[in-house]
Amino acid sequence: MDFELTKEQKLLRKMVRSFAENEVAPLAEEIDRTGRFPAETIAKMTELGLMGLNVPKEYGGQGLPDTCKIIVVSELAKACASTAEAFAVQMLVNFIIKKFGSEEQKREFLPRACKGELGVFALSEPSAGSDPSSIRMTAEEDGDSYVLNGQKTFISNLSETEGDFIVVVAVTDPEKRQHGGMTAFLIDRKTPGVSVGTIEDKMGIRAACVSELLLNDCRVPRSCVLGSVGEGFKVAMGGLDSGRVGIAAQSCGIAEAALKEALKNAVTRVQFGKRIADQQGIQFYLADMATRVETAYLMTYKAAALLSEGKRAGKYSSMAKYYASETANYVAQKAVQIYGGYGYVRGTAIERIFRDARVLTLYEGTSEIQKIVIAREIIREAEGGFVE
Ligand code: COS
Repeated sequence: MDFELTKEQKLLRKMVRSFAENEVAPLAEEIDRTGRFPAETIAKMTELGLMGLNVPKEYGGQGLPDTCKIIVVSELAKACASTAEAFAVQMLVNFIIKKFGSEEQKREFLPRACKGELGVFALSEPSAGSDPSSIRMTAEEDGDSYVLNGQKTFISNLSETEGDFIVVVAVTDPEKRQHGGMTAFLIDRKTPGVSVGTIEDKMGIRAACVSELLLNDCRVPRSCVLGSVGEGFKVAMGGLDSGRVGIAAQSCGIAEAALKEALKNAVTRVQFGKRIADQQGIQFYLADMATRVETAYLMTYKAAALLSEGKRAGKYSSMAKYYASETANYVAQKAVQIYGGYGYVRGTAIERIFRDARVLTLYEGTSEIQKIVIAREIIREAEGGFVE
């Protein structure tokens, strides 16, 4: 067992930390206020090779494992949660194409991802959020094509100007209903019939674009099927096993940023003749916050290490996502408490962090969904004998 990052991972962290502090953090307040997507930051991240971080070298990427994704997402999230979100979604889409894509799809889309084109993952619908088995978008077979119709909602990395290729899950066999009747597709944004509906005006991660995706008689060739026909649910769930570790990492970064803000205030603010950092009540808060941040990182790295080794990681991925996202909310809430009224004022970093943290227990599966995944897994293990 080794709790140290490797020399290469430390170098990656040093590079991304410096980038995040110098290029990402200075924009965070403005893009939160205006809701502007930081396209210029994505362009710089492309130059640094980050957008293809988890893409194999043969397709133009860095070929780095999930553990490295944790480093990048968490460092970005310390500076700006919205930028970290855009990057985490890119890693999710890259992962899905890498794992389930045909050779032809990998050759077309992975080099595009490395060049900074944005990937989009479209699963949720207005009446299918926690329960994706009830999606209604259809993909009807017609000769050598499929024709897709329907609406997806809360889709990240998508707006009028952003989003270049889309992983979308639709019903191909309504008779089978639910899991076995769903298929994933990988389609180009420019395909006729693809459009964007409402662009959401959100409480937090305001600079990350989140929109409705509308598909209207969108005809795509059979070669756009991602994975096998009827396996769409498994493609989505398999992708989320990795995606949830990304959100765990985003949560760790946000929690760490909140703790840093709280400490900054605690060591400078004087009340009752001494720094509030010297008041025991505040110290207890700070100790709890720091302990939870540390635990969240450990859980996230463990899940990422299992994924990197190609091991079954769903349970650990859900545990990390559940714990880290709840931790980010706990730490942000306590940080505002330590700040007092000053932390409630628009434009302060901690007020933004508090709003950004709120989505973490919702997207890529709510905390309740993570608990369902964890419980089912441990019960299955108990029934079949515990697995080491
Ligand atoms: N990887 C691969 N296959 C998986 C899987 C995973 N992580 N999870 C489930 N499956 C498979 C199951 O093995 C099962 O296969 P068989 O039919 O061959 O036995 C099939 O998928 C159905 O699984 P299950 O019965 O567990 O599905 P449920 O409908 O009960 O749903 C949960 C399971 C709740 C875990 C799932 O619906 C879920 O994750 N919901 C949240 C979705 C989400 O995160 N939405 C946010 C979208 S992104 S912002």
